[in-house]
Amino acid sequence: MEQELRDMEQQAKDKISAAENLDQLEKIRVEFLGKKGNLTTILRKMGQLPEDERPKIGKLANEIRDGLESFLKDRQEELKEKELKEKLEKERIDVTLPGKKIEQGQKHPLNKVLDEINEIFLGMGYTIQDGPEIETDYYNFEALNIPKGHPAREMQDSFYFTDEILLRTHTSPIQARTMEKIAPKLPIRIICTGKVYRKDDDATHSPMFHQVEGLVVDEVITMGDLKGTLLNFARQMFGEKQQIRLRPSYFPFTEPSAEVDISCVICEGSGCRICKNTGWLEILGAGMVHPRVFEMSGYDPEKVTGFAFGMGVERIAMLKYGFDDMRVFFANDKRMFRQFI
Ligand code: 2NL
Repeated sequence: MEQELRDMEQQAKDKISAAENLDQLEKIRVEFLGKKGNLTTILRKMGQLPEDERPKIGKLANEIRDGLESFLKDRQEELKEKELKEKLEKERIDVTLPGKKIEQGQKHPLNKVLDEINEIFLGMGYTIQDGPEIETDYYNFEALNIPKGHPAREMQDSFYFTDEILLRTHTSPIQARTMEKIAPKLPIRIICTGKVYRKDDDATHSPMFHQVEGLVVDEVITMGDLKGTLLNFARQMFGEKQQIRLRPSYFPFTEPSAEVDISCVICEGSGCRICKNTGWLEILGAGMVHPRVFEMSGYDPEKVTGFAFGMGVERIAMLKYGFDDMRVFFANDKRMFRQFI
């Protein structure tokens, strides 16, 4: 029996040494040391031995089991390491590969300019208003002293849904609505921004563009207030050295009206291609609110005065960033915008 145990031990050791992976090793463990394994089978036969030999054999069996268990454990460690090594070999990761780049987005340049304009007027005590992009004929035209038959109402200039409903052609209806709501209370100091729509489409006109309009109404507002306000705006927006210039003009909703120029942002007034050698760039229109507009919105034109102005955000942004094609703003090419972070 002793020989049988020793043979079994040798056989187990040979098999353990030859095992190629952890699965095989586990099968070998069950074969020799499991409940129904070889060792148990041999020990079952202990009963046949003379009583005085049993302790010796029992002791030997225990030693063999302990020995095989530790032998098995060592082999298990070896195989584990071998399998890990193989796995690493197969799944080698190239840590020198560049990582996946997460692209950073940014604000659209038009929104940046809009924010800047809003910020400047907020600093002068204005509040920001908005209103519907789909407007009625009344607020888009009538309330602004643009009566039926006026050229601005031509079908080819505006997008109509019906005879009475259209996409707003300017942000002025926001101001008309605000005045109607607040009148006869004073003062009003608002800035209105948003998308406007006209049937135009070329390098300097887009069918959708953005406007900023301002309106101030109080008891005694003068053209001097208008000029001071716009000079302050021009200097904050384009630089401390800015000058502005007002030229007489016409708008149906203001009287008198003016076109407002700033000194050329490129040549600072000495004359260049951008300003067509005049030294000036036209950036906005303005004037004193027309008495008819006050009347229609519920103010007494004998008692209140006010100024208003309007500008195209795309035009300001083009001057600020030196674009000569407005379509860049709507092409959504991130590479173009990235240059203006
Ligand atoms: C321009 C000129 C202007 C106004 C807009 C306005 C609004 C009301 C009353 C009076 Cl409710 N005026 N807005 C006044 C003058 C000029 O815009 O060239 N815009 C791009």
